[in-house]
Amino acid sequence: MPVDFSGTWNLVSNDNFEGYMVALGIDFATRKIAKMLKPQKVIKQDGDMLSIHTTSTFRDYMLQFKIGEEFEEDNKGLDNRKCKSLVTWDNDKLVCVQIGEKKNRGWTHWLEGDDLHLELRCENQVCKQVFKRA
Ligand code: VLP
Repeated sequence: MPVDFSGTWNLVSNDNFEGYMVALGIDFATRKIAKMLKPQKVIKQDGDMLSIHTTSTFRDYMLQFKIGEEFEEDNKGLDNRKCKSLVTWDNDKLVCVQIGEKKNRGWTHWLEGDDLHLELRCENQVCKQVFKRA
């Protein structure tokens, strides 16, 4: 029985988001705004189908995919680079590999107690985010 990430989650900590954004080539002005945000994630998990809606007062990003099936990701409103993404289970962790121009790009979600954790990776940068249920 896999973990269920479904729910509405509010960001409570965001370690090295700046380094991650620099690695993605996000410009200074956008980074200044982005690092002030407290994004919310709305996750819907239905069998192998997942949607992750990251919303903020500045921009929103919607991702829908089937676990184990590669898909094209456009990262629209983020760095706008297209990549081939694949999300799979690693035990109770949900691991996404984003193949494209940027090396070592991807993310991992897991639950720890009542919290949702997210590690965002790009090149040599790792951003660590923690969310609590809204
Ligand atoms: C770009 C980098 C901030 C910063 C500029 C815009 C959307 C896993 C995965 C599902 C992500 C979130 C990536 C955030 C990268 C920001 C706008 C912030 C709000 O989440 O949950 O897509 O990759």
